[in-house]
Formats: sequence, C-alpha cells, structure tokens
Amino acid sequence: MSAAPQADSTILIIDDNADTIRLLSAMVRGQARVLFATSGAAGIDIARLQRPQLILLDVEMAGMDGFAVCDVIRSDPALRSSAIIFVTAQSTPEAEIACLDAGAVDFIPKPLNAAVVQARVRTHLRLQAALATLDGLAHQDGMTGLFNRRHFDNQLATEFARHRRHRMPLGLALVDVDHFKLYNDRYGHQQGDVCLQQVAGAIREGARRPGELAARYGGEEFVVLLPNTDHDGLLTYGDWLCRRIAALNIAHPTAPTAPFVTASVGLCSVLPEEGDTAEALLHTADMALYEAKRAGRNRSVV
Ligand code: GH3
Ligand code: MG
Ligand code: MG
Ligand code: MG
Ligand code: MG
Repeated sequence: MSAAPQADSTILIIDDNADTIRLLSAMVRGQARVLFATSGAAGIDIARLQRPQLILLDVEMAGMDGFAVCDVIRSDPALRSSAIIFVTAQSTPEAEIACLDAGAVDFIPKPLNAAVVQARVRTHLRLQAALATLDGLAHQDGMTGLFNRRHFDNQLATEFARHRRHRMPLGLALVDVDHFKLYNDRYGHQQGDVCLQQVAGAIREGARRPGELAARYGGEEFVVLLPNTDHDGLLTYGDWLCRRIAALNIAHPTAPTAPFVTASVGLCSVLPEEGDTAEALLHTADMALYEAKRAGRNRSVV
C-alpha cells in the first residue's frame, strides 16, 4: 500500500512542550496537514474548528491533562470522527490500557521514534479514510448524493425533540416527481435516474440554510426538513421549489401536466407540543402532497 501523504487529512498535535511539537511535526509533516496547540484548552478549540482526522495528544500537560482533553473531545458529538492517539513516556501496560479505555485509538511511546510514529499515523489515517467512506455510505443516497432515508429519520427525531424543547416551529416538505412512471416509459430507467439526479440538485440548492436537510425519501420522492419555518415560509419555499424544478426544463412530452418534468410538494409545519410525534408531521405533509396531486400537480400545498 502507498504511504503517500493524505493531502486532505489534518493532524492536530496537542503538547505543552514546544520541542516535542517541533519533533512530532517534522515526523508527520509528509503525511498530512499539521496543526498544533500548546495547551489542552487551545487544542479543544482548534479541534472544534478544524475537525482533524487525528489528534496526537500529550498525557502530562500543565493545566488540563491529556485525559481531561480526551474526555471533552470524546463527549462532543461534533468531534466523533477525530481519532485520538496518546503520546506519553509512561509506557507501563497499565498506562497503555488507561489510554485505550479513555477512548483513544492508539498509543505512541516516548522517546519518539520517527519510523514508529509515521507507521502509527499512516495506519490510523488509512482507517480514518475507510471510516469516512463507510460513514458516507451509511448516511447518503448513492444515486443523488442527498442524505438517505435512514439518516433523515434519525435527524427528524432529533430535530423534533429539539424544536419541542426550544418551542420553535419545524417545517417539512415532501416532494414527488409528477408522472415519473411515464418518464421512465418514454426514456428508460437510466435516463430516469439522470432526471432524479437533476431534481435532487435543485432540491439541494434550496436547502442550504443551517439546519435544513434534504434527503431521498424513496424512489422519486424527496423530503426536506425546514427548521424554524412558519406558514409563510413554507408557502414561499414550496412555490420556489416547484418553479425551480420546472425551470430545469427536462423534456417530458408524454406528461399530461406539462411538456417538461414537474413535481408536487406537500408542506406542513408544527410547533411541537408534548405528545406530538414526528410521524404525525410526516402524515400531514403526505396529505398535503396528496392534495397537490389531486389539484393538478406541479404545485405546492401547505
Ligand atoms: P404521480 O404524478 O402520481 O406521482 O405519478 P408517478 O408516475 O410519478 O407515480 P408512480 O408512483 O405511479 O410511479 C413512480 C415511478 O418512479 C415508478 C418507478 O419505477 C419510478 N422510480 C422509482 N425509483 C426510481 C429510480 O431510482 N430510478 C428510476 N429511473 N425510476 C424510479
Ligand atoms: Mg507534557
Ligand atoms: Mg411517488
Ligand atoms: Mg404515486
Ligand atoms: Mg410521482
């Protein structure tokens, strides 16, 4: 296997000794972009901003020691994908076990040996890349690049609970391509896939605000989570999305609605109360979608 540097990877070194930082940086510089911090607190701040793939963490530090830093990082969901390797002079079996039990993936002994450091880092960068690939497969829809149904269902549950706690309205849009069976019949399934990719692109474009999330719900149906969106916001969004999809101008000569691909959108929003469920929100959006279809398609209904 190649030992080429992972140009898109970042390693964060957290150590209170400038000489150790210099030494470690020189050893791993060829393998990734290298950042450093000279205290635990500063290291945590940098980790949150930069999301490094690997953190090389000194155990004995003035102030916050390595274990305390590890605790904070391991309990921050945003840093779930940063792996920690402890660097320490305490090379007893007990010390090594304590590092792994704290949630680190590995342990590098001091005094530092360049070849050992590089081999450990290389291995973990490779594992991190594989995990990132798996993470993508687990959460994304392969054909459109949007999030998949599983990820959406999880996020919906989380967001629903969060909006209930903060008393904020949560909006939802269900999008269904009109007369798509006829499109496949006319152009074939492969061209149908290309059409869905284009529609997905338009949906992604309309879901760029923080917290908005677009997913493929299944087949030719998509779903968009619209945090803090009230009734007027839904009207505007639904109208925009229908126009945007029509404006893709994908020829569909056999469709009774229009000679181009259109979609229908069902929207709703709730201020979740105790006892309300995310399923009810989906059901209401589904009824609005049904109404949009019934009323002639290529439209949105709130
Ligand atoms: P309506 O306007 O009522 O939604 O009509 P429709 O034809 O879009 O709805 P229907 O549910 O009858 O058909 C959906 C079609 O979508 C049938 C199915 O073959 C097609 N489809 C579902 N998933 C995919 C996919 O991944 N790729 C392609 N090419 N077609 C798909
Ligand atoms: Mg130290
Ligand atoms: Mg459908
Ligand atoms: Mg249908
Ligand atoms: Mg359809």
